[in-house]
Amino acid sequence: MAEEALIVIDLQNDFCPGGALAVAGGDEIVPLVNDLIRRTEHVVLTQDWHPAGHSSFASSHPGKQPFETIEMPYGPQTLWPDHCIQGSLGSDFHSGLAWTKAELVIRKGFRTAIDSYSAFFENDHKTPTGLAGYLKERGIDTITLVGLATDFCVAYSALDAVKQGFKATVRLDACRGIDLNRSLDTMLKRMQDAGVTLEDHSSE
Ligand code: VGL
Ligand code: ZN
Repeated sequence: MAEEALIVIDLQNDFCPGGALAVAGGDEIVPLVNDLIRRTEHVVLTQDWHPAGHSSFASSHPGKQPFETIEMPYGPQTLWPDHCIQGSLGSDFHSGLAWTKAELVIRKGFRTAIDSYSAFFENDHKTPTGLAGYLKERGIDTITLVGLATDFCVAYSALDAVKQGFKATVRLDACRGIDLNRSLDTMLKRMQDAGVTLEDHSSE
């Protein structure tokens, strides 16, 4: 039997207003995400989870500023303010998130030398998180993605999901984006071209 899962991406304090890498309106999606959690049988959360001194932090690269890009052995990497440090308040889920129903929490970005936007693969696009195997073993072939940020962790997760053979829908009304150098348009187009279903129910 084909099963469905809701994947809630990185709905953590550091991505909400007041956090270290705040996404505009990041906290606004919490009530809608909670509705979707209530209505979905299987719920998986991801949690951005970096050690102090992580290589995606601008502070780890002398002379570099947040939002600059550097070349890493696995390709270009955007540099970020320090965020989602393992065990910090910023790494906690938003306090309003109804997270208790989650059957799995996937932590990502815990290797110092490599960042991980996608819930499925780290930024080398080779190192798996184990999520594809977990979902497949449980007979889940259809996923809905929500959370933060639309144009980074949500988008890369959705792209990898279709590559791994899942039917993937992104609920744009339950996401908010960073939009760095027009990344929102770029990633919406990439998702559309890859066969990700983009839905926006905000006028309903
Ligand atoms: C994210 C930048 C760095 C995200 C995580 O959740 O979209 N973005 N780490
Ligand atoms: Zn991160």
